[in-house]
Amino acid sequence: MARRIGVGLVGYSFMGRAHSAAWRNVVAAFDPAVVPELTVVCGRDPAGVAAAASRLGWSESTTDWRRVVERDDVGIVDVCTPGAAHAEIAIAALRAGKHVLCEKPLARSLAEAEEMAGEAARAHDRFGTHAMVGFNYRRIPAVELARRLVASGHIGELRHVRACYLQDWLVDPDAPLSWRLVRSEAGSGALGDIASHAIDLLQHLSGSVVTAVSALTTTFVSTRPVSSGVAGLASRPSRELGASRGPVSVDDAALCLVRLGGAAVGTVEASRFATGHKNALRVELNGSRASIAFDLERLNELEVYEVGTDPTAGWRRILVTEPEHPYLAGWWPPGHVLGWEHSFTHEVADLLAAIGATGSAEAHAVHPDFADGLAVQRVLDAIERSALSQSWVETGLGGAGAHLGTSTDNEEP
Ligand code: SOE
Repeated sequence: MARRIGVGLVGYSFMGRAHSAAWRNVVAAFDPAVVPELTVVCGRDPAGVAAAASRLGWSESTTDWRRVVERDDVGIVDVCTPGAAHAEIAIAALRAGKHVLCEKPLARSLAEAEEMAGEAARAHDRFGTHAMVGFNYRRIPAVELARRLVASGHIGELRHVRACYLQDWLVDPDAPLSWRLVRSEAGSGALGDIASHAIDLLQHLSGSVVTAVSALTTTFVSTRPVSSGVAGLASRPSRELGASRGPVSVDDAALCLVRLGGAAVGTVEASRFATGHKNALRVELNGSRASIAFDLERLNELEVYEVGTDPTAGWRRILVTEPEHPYLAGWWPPGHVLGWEHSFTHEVADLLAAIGATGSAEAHAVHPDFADGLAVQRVLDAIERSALSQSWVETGLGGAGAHLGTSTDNEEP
């Protein structure tokens, strides 16, 4: 009989719902060696969290995250809170010997991320626990196929990486002030929230680290209506006369030139003001032999262009739904497409596989771990310093020729 492991989820709104679905569905598609039990969900509002527990499938609810961390029947603590609570909860869970899955960006600041990564390394040595960061887009099948193609040398020598994450939920100046717009809660704005995904993918897909950046950040709307309820991406604008407004203390957009290890160069762009773009994450890599392009709005597809002399050559669209493609074997017949939420199911499947293999001959790390989260945080920090000083800033990651040792495997596509 499969081993069982209790999961304690902290936070039950947008990300908490996405993670709940992943924990519920992972068994059906992946038959993991360790089976998760949805033991307890935690949130600040007693009625809200109790309702969430019954709607999302959790056995119990609590308003005290410390009760989650200290329970013997919880083996994994899943942190889906706003950024301000990541460090405290994750560190307490690691000290208690729990595996941790923490939403991205890992922390609000470089110092906080360093502390978390240090604690994760100590916990791994002491208890053998895993600490993973929720850069879920790595686990879209087309993205993983792209990574394998690059790692196998298919695109040749990498020259350009272009990563762009565009949203438009703040275009209206009366969109409410959510926690995502408050520096003490979120750390930064579009930068930490969505450029972090773009940077993680850029490093993950290229296999290189960002060594230096030249960046600008900007805030287009400096005050917004204070909301009485929980404000988020889907909140309605508030135009009540006389309603109080609070300061926006983070960036609305961040743009950046990057140098990678080796000769490659790239760009990162993130905005919450890209009118018409709802959740558009695009990454393109240009190599000496081929190019690869991914677009989240067509997430079952990967575009590939190969250099050649064939006059009919051009960009090819690969429908990434075959059972041989990454993560697809347990899902549906070819052509029966997956969606955004499946990336979270794949994320927890990989975490459970690593937990299941602990102590065996197949023992392996799971990425992105807190060290990978820290690597992204170094780039975010360098971007803020570059924007402030209006100059190129080194990230401190590697030197010329620096490469990441963070890929899952280097299987052939
Ligand atoms: C909000 O901008 C957000 O939900 C991010 O926080 C997520 O990480 C991203 O996947 C979608 O947009």
